[in-house]
Amino acid sequence: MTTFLIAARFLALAALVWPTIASAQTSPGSYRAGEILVESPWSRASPGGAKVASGYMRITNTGSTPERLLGGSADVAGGFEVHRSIVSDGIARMEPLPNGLEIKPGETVELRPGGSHGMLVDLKRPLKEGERVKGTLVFERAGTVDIEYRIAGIGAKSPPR
Ligand SMILES: [Cu+2]
Repeated sequence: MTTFLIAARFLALAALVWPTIASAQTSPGSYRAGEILVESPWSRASPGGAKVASGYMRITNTGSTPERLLGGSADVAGGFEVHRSIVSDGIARMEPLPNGLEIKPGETVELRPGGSHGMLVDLKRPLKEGERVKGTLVFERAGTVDIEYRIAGIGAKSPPR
């Protein structure tokens, strides 16, 4: 085999391996799709017959075009909504964001307790501390992203370590 052919085969192999290298650079618990980076999705153990659970995470738009979280899904839930938290008449409530959640170019949006969050609705079973739950997020531009939630204890204010 000529040197040229060997070089050509090496380049072809490098092209095959490159996407794997690129995704491996994302740290554990991080998910990348297009210009969107999703970090550390988590939720909380759900008490008794609770029918909903919140979905928390950090979402960064590394691109130059506005992006929007429109919805998603979770294996353990019948549906997924994008919510914001509001206080009206001194009472904390939450409501769906009709147009989804915007993430501006270069911005990191934190979905967190007391703020905007994902809502897993129609839970099919309780969530247990320490388990992992598969889900998806749907973005306007980046499309569907597979993620995995880590489940913290009941009432936790921050993700499990
Ligand atoms: Cu909610």
